[in-house]
Amino acid sequence: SAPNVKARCLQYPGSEIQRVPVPDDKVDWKIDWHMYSPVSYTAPVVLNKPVWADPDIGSFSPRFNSLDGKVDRRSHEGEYRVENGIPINPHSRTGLTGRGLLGRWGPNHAADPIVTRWKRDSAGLRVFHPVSKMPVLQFVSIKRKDCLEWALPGGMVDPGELVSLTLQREFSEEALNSLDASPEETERIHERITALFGSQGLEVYKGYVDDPRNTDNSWMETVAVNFHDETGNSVSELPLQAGDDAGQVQWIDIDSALSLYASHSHFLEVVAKKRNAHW
Ligand code: RP5
Ligand code: MG
Ligand code: MG
Repeated sequence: SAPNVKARCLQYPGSEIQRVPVPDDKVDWKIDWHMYSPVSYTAPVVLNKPVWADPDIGSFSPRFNSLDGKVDRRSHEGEYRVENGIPINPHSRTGLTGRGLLGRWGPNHAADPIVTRWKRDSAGLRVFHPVSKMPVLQFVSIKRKDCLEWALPGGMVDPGELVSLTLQREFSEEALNSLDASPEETERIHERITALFGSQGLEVYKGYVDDPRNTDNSWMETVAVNFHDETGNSVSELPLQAGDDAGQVQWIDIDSALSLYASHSHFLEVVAKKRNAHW
């Protein structure tokens, strides 16, 4: 399939803005396209200078391709081009310049926790898929409030934050609603969650994400890590409750037919294959 499908969605999320259509054969920057004239858009929330966003280029001089103070402006995919002081999307044209909804020029770093367990029947036995004859995995999925798509409960890495902490924090906020919990509940959530996230996770992806918010100058990157509950008695017992930017949360069977946000289905494919599960 053609690269960067979601990052070329015509309607820019949360706006009335239409991207300039980029045909499959013009995605690659290496293909000459003299007439290419993308629309420029940076969302008002970003221009309002929230703490998570960069100022506009010109009023500050970020150090691209390096660790810029606490802000990591390096890409997981190596050096990206900077033209006239503006970073260029390493994967493709998107039909839109500026930052759109993204705060950072260049890479915007996220982390995606993939919490899994085996699907079991009422007797506690693993369930095998009737066609593939492989055991079925389930993962904790959230329904994003912004686009109503099912997704991993991921989120942005705060400046200076360790990815291992982002994974745990975002899972707690979006799938366990830790932000609205009482101090006692917070303590209980923290106890159970540190055991799971303290275990060695399986890193299944690190790099560029095909996110609908991407632009020619700002894009999402992530580290996706799988934390698996083999026996079904650690995470499986956590009381799921949607919070923050999640409207719903539930265990969902992993299957190739799932349609998920951004490139999340690709991460699940890697998990399913590594764990010899149904895909
Ligand atoms: C996706 O956006 C990442 O894979 C991650 O799931 C998510 C992070 O953005 P927010 O959830 O903070 O909006 O590209
Ligand atoms: Mg979040
Ligand atoms: Mg999120």
